[in-house]
Amino acid sequence: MFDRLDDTIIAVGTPSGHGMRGVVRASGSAAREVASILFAPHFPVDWNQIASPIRFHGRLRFDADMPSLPAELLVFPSPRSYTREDVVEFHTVAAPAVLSAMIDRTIEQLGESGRSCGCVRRAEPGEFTARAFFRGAMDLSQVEGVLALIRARSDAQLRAAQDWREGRLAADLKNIRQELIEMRSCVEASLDFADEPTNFISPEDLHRRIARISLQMRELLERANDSDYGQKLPRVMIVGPPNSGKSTLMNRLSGLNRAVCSPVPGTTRDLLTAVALWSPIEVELVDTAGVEVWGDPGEVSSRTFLERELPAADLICYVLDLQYPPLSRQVIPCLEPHSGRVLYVANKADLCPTENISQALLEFRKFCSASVQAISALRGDGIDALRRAILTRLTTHDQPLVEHRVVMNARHREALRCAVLALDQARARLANLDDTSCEAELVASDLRVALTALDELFGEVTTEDLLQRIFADFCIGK
Ligand SMILES: Nc1nc2c(ncn2[C@@H]2O[C@H](COP(=O)(O)OP(=O)(O)OP(=O)(O)O)[C@@H](O)[C@H]2O)c(=O)[nH]1
Ligand SMILES: [Mg+2]
Repeated sequence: MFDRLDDTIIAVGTPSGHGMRGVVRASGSAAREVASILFAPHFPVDWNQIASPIRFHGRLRFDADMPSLPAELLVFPSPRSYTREDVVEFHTVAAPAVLSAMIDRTIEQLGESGRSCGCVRRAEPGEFTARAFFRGAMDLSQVEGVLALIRARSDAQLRAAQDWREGRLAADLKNIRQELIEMRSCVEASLDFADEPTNFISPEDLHRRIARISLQMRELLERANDSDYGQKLPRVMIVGPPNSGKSTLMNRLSGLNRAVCSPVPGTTRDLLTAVALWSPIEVELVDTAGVEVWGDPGEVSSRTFLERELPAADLICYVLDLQYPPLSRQVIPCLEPHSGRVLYVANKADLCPTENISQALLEFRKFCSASVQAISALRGDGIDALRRAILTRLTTHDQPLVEHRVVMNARHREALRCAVLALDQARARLANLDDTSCEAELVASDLRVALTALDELFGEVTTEDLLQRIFADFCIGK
């Protein structure tokens, strides 16, 4: 895809399946031709005269065997588009058959067999964003921001990806890069004019400036969140005695009928997961096998297993059974080291008179010094409040990402580390020197290494392999 930039590319820009709105997008020099083939506006339009972004209402042009559906067409003339090329976007009903027929019809008329160069072909994954990169609309770290945006699964990830896409990392490093360029020029000048009495920059001055920017880079590295942060969904483990209603609760919270529930204790034998699509974050719920609270020797293995799994939980939802008071006797000792991450619920409230519930909750608070919420997983009582409580506990953990607002992936870190190492080397050379020109050649080379590392970060210097790796993770249509 990197060597066929003259082609016009076309793809469906919305997820596959039926829905309210489907988008087909084309980018390249033949985009206006694509518009004229697929779209009949309500009023005549001279496609070549469009000079600024504009929206048209009309109908899709199809052969007699396809219905003529209403559609909107958005035209973004070069360079005022995502890719900086001419871009056209058709918005119509999200019927997969219609969207793919639009693409087939275009390729039939403007595809490779029809013309020798500048043909229209299907876009490869990430190719629209690749065009934006090659046409200078974004740097490589912003490209990765687009990818992070597509993959974001929580508000915090979305905000971080947005900062990234808008080039926040680039902004933080822009001044550093500029200063490196200036310093390199001074050092190279002292090299070129070594015989002159002029001292372009003193070793102390250079040492001080390098130390300052190296410190700034280190701080940035420390401040940055990993881009993998939050890719893993927060994990809520549902734990408790056998038959207390853990599987029923997991089904209720996820809205899925994933776990088998039955009155026979010991129904769940393994870990079972389901993703709850909540807002502002998605959560991974994990149903577990019941642990025998009164120490049945046969259940030792399930406790050992649980002890091993509990540290991986972001939150433990411990389900007590209101039918068997006192509730405090249902708590297992291996919860103790995780007490800060436990949320207690007392289930089967529908089976107990209100005064018994109050009594049981009071007793629990007294003996366990922890609060507990009464719920009925079967009937749904108290479930909204429980969902809110879970989200509150989890989103408090999510906070640091919002505060730091700098996100890096492994490639960014590697580039920055490489730059910092090169600067440290330069500083070591400069220590105890009277004249910059003595070591100028080597210092200039260190500064060049640091600069190349930063340029690689933004894609000023790239290899085909690196680009293939980044764009391979994209979906088609983006
Ligand atoms: N009345 C009532 N019954 C419930 C409630 N929650 C669960 N049950 C019932 O209790 C029984 C056990 O429920 P499960 O969800 O299978 O319990 P579990 O904790 O997953 O059980 P194990 O997997 O065996 O440890 C089933 O018959 C459920 O219908 C509830 O809130 N009220
Ligand atoms: Mg179960």
